[in-house]
Amino acid sequence: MFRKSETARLRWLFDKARTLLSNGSALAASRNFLGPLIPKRLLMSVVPLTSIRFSRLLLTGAAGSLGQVLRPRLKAYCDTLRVSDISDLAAAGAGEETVQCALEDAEGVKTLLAGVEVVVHLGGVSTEKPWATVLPANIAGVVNLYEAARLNGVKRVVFASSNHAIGFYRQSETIDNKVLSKPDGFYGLSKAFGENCAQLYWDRWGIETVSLRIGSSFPEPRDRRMLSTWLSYDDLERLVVASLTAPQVAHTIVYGMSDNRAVFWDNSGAKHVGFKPLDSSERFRDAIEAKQPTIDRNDPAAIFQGGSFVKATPHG
Ligand code: NAI
Ligand code: 15L
Repeated sequence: MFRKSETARLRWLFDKARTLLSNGSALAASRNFLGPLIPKRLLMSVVPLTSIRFSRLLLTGAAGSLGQVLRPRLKAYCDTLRVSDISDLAAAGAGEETVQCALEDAEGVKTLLAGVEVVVHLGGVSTEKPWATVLPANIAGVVNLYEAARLNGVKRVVFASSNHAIGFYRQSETIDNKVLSKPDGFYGLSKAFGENCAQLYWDRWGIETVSLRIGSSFPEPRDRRMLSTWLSYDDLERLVVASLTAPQVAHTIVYGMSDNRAVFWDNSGAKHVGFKPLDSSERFRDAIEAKQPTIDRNDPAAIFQGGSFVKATPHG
């Protein structure tokens, strides 16, 4: 174990290396060279996936679970990372700007997007909640975001949609990115709305979006369903970076899953985004199956892709 000061020194060293490498053209070579020398987890945090850099990248929902994962990683892809949330964001680090802002505050969101080149939009309600909670954050909030993007000339948004926009398809089906939405609750409904909003702003104002129908992005899959839906944090970074940098995306929907063995989703319609997951849930299978030896085949949570969300109720 490193002492705290040693860890801080290592982090400083990695940040320096990452900055240097992100400016270089020998990026792939660096990864190939460093690959055998340092563990994969460190490699992901040291070497960026591309040398493309944006002037100012906005990350909303930066105080949340995935926001905290992406905040340090996205720095390598921009000169300035503006991070935003309704919650506390801690102090701005080097190359960062922090803006505390509620998505339902239309004027605040307009200011939030000033000078921004690209947006990674994670902010909002992320589980099933009463409509009164979902409405301001995920309906008004997403309209405010796109209006602000239009007024500020933002070119591309990466929108964190969710598998709950299609949660009422069966786990026995394989669906592609062209199917009609089948939300499994108010939360899923708001994500389907967000995808439609993205489509409107592409068709009418030419703002590109990649809508990420994220499965389950956690350090490890937690149950049998997540063996299909799991998206590792490294693959999340790969997905977001591919979505930000693909030459042309119009409005594309991509399923956010790792290279899992048994999946519900077919990403062949989104090949142009160039997302290539490298992780797989398979290494967790034995442990998950031991922890959850049987499943009730009549349980809606085991029948539908949305899992327990299809029966989650905030309605009292
Ligand atoms: P989270 O709940 O940890 O983070 C969401 C962040 O949004 C929070 O920090 C919260 O303070 C902020 N927020 C909530 N309401 C807001 C408002 N009115 N104005 C401004 N900020 C507000 O969620 P997580 O897990 O980090 O997910 C990030 C995004 O990805 C969410 O949009 C979620 O719906 C989506 N997603 C996540 C999945 C996962 O497995 N973690 C799966 C599918 C989708
Ligand atoms: C989501 O949309 C949620 O944000 C996340 O907390 C997970 O529950 C995930 O879906 C899932 O379906 O596993």
